[in-house]
Amino acid sequence: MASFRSPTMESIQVSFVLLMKRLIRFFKLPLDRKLSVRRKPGDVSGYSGAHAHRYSSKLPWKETFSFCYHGDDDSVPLVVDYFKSVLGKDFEHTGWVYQSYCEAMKKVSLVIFELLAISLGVDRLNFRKFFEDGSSIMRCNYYPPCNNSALTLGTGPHCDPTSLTILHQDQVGGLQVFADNKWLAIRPRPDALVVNIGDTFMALSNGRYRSCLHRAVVNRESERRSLVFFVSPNEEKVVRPPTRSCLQGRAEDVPRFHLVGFVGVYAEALQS
Ligand SMILES: O=C(O)CCC(=O)C(=O)O
Repeated sequence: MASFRSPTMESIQVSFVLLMKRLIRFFKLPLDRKLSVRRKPGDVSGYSGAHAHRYSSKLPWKETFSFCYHGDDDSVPLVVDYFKSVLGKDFEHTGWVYQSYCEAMKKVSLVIFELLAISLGVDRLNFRKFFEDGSSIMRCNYYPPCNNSALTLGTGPHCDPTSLTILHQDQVGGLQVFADNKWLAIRPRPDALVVNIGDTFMALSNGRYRSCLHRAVVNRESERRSLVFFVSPNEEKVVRPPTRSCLQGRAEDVPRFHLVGFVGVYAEALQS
C-alpha cells in the first residue's frame, strides 16, 4: 500500500470536498429511500447496510453505495445514467460529480500501471494496455459514529480481489494495514490517495507485488467517509504474468485464470 501525490492533486482536492458533501446527501436520505436502491445478491451496484452475516465477531458498521464504471467509452456517461435511473433527477448533478471522479481515477490508475510495469522491468505500456478496456467499481463508504468502537469494525480484514484500489479517506481516519505482524493506522491526508495492490495484480506480477490485508476501524464521536475505486481487467481477459518477461517462472508455476463467471463471487467479496 502506498500514498500517491501528483501535481494535479490540488484540483482533485477541491472535488474531494464536493464528493464527500454529495456522498453525505445520499446517506442522509430516509432509510426506505436508500433501501429502494438496495444492492441485489450477486449484483455490484446499489446501497447496502450492515453485512453482519459475514462475520462472527466485530460486526461491520457501515453503509455503502456502489456503482460500475467502464472507462472505454466516456461518450456514454454510465455513472450519470445510473444515478438518474435509480435516484431520479435530483441526483443527476451528483452523478456528474462521480462520473468525473471515476474518469480521473481511471486515468490515474493507468499511470500507476505504467509505474508498476517500469518497477517490474516489464514493457512500460504492458499493463496500461491490459487495463485500458477494464471495468471498475466505485464504492462510497459511510461509517456512522459508534460508541462501542472496541467491539466493532467498520470494514473487516480483507484483501481486495481486484487488481488495484485507489482510496481516499476523510480527515477522521480509520484505515489500517497489516504489516510486520501488526495493524498500522494510515494517517489521513486531504491531498493523498492510498493505492492498494489487489489479488489479481498479485497474480499478474507472479507474486512480486503482494495484495495487502487491510481493514477500517470506526470512530466513537465522528462519522467517517471513504471513496474507493477498484480497478479490474476486462472479464474476458486471461490473467497471467506478461509472456517473455522476467515475471515468468517455470510454466507450471505461472498463475493463469479467467475472470468470466467471477462477478458474483467478486460482488460478494467486495462487500467485506
Ligand atoms: O474505508 C476504508 O478506509 C477501507 C474501505 C475498504 O477497504 C473497502 O471498502 O473495501
